[in-house]
Amino acid sequence: MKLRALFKAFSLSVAAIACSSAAYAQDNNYKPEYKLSIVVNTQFPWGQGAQIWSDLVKERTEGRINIKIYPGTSLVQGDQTREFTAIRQGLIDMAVGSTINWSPQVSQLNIFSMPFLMPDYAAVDALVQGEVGKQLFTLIEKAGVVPLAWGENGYRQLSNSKHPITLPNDMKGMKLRVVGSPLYLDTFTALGANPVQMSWADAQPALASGAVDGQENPLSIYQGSKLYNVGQKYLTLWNYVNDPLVFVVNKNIWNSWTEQDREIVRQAALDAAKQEIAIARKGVTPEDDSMLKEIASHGVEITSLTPEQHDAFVKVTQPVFDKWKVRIGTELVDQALKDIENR
Ligand code: X2X
Repeated sequence: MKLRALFKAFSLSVAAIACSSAAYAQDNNYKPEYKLSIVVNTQFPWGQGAQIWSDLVKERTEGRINIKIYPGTSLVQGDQTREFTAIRQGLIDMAVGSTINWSPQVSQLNIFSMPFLMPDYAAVDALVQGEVGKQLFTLIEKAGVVPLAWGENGYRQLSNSKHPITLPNDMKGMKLRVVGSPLYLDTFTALGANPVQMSWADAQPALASGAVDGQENPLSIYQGSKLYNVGQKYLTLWNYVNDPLVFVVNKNIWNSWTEQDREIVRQAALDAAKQEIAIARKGVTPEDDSMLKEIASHGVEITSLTPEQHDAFVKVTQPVFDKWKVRIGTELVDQALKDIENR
């Protein structure tokens, strides 16, 4: 009897908490749905990260915060370099976005696009999880967007429809699609190529029609978009840059949530980002090269660089590195170099 009464009291109080949190959410003008922007869809590691985040938030807030994912940067008509501004303005509530796409607005995010800065995953981790990552979060926050966690798109590799690329000279006159800030134009111009800036939405038809000869993207995007089917038969693994992703929320939306819900959303972002990074790194390492094997099975010629070939690319892009070091901030770049050395 006593036990039953206790149980009843317990269930009543659980119901009361559930009701009061729903009522609280309503009082605080929670939206029925929050719009989350990503560039690719949920079949890609990037989109899976967004999906995991959304699911965790829904579950842990007991439905107080519902997120709807908008792939293809559709909230800005596919114009991914306008995504950050749209988040700041409240056109987009949340996003998992690439540092490349946001670098036109937060110029220090260009640091991850400095050619050959990060030689391995440990270097990437040392930057995002260290002092550099902290300073970049402060800058994003200052720009009016709340950053919560670092994810990863991945090391960007070079593909083309013409011939294998083993040295900068092989890129001469090649029309290559790039996105982001002018840093990409500088890098590919230094390499002798002819870079063309366009969104990912425009890039895929341009590759299919042969309007451009090649592109650079992580292998997960190359494979997930089946670029081997649009003539991209030559792939060079050069690990020249890696673009991290950032899990963010618009500032006004963030401030409209209760402190408890903010903590839930933050922790869910950290948990989802950790899982996303693991997914993004699957199949592309010497220990597990399953994705490379899958790509090769489509008749793709995959080129890995010898140390001498690698050095040739580094040498040609060194002036771009030096120019952008000043633009991004000498102190921040020196901090990055120090953290990479001590990784
Ligand atoms: O447009 C690209 O290349 C992509 C999908 O990788 C980014 O959004 C940075």
